[in-house]
Amino acid sequence: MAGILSVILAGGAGTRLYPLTETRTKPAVPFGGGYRLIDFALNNFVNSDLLKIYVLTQFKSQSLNVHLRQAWYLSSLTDHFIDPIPAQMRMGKRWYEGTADAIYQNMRLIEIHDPDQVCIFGSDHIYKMDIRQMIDFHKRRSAQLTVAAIKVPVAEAHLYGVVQVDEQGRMTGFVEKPQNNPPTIPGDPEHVLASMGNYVFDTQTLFAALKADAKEPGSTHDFGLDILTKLYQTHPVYVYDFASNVIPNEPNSTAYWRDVGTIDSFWQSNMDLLADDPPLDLFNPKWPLRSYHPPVPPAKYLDSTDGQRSEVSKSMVASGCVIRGAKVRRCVLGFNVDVQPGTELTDVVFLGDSAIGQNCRISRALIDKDVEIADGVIIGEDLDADKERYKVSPSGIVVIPKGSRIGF
Ligand code: ADQ
Ligand code: ADP
Repeated sequence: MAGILSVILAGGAGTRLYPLTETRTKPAVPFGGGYRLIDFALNNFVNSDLLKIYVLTQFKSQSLNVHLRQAWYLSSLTDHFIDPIPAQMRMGKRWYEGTADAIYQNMRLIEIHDPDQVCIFGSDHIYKMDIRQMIDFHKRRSAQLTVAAIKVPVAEAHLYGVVQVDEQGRMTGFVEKPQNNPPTIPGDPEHVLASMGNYVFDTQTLFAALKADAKEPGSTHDFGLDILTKLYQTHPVYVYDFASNVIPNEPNSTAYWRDVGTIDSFWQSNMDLLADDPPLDLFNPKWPLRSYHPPVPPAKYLDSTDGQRSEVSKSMVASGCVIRGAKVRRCVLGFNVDVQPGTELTDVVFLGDSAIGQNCRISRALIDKDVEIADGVIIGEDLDADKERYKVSPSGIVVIPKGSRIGF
């Protein structure tokens, strides 16, 4: 699409996802066996034919940079690009203070392209969206800012910016992360309309709002808290209903949008992919989900030397995995996981590059990369014992941090 520049905010520290974010920024966290979180936002842009993209990084961005180079490098034969932008590029020695400050510090970079609209999207969510449809809506309404929104249960309102709209879709109210009494959808007291943190701005409106915010004493320079709460009162700000978005071949594509902000939601979203008819279709040839595939062979299921068969059911197993005479039920295995004979894995998410010894029993666990587990280790059966050694999430998922060696 001509006249559009896209900026993906990819600097999130992801503190609630700790320890997965101990060594990497949240958008770089591996997901679904063969992806990283940022791939979903990037695929939305690329599949929408929006190919001028800056990715703003900040914290712990090394593996994100490597991934962008390996998976998302665009040739210089066209004027298309997906470029990571390091922090502190433009305005002196200051880290980004908030999401609005991240864009403010890179205004000059945006100006060079002279875009009519700037798409500013997060990179922490699992969903599919044809962004062209949101931009068309923005133009049809002559909006100066359009915010994508989705219905969520009222109990989750405190996690999001909550919007109110009139019948034309114009924003009439906005509260960032309301701690109590969130404004519910008229006639539906069980739900609120949540901002997805995805914005289409007219460039001049964006620049004017950022410059005003930069001078505002006490501002936290956050889009939700400091820009949206004011802008809708003076400008035509519209709300794009995500439920109206249509992905080719997928009548139910808008049913799924997940903020995988916590260990529990991250583990559950991985598990969601294992359903016979998953809410997020990974197979749609009209909406390919690209990522990096390392140079490793297809997964292999072998028998043990004493004849035990491998049994793998309801699972996703990435390339480079070798399962020898082990039982794997309802698991997601990232690249290069080696599982030895007699081991039983149930409801486990592996991020990859790990080795599990013989006769282990592991259930309801999340195992980060580069983990080695010795023979006979049991995890997930006695949570009190597990809590003494590992982090256990509120719903009882045991988390094994990157690089752990267990039972040696
Ligand atoms: P939050 O969930 O608080 O609310 P936020 O921490 O602002 O989200 O992160 C938004 C995006 O910006 C993420 O992709 C994150 O990785 C990135 N980011 C965060 N800090 C950054 C920085 N300093 N530099 C670069 N990138 C950064 C927001 C909105 C809510 C909305 C939710 C939807 O404020 O109104 O409801 O997203 O999840
Ligand atoms: P991830 O766990 O995010 O998948 P990788 O282990 O694949 O990260 O590492 C990707 C890149 O990041 C490699 O170039 C690696 O050398 C680098 N890297 C990994 N951990 C660190 C770290 N703690 N500090 C600096 N660079 C790191």
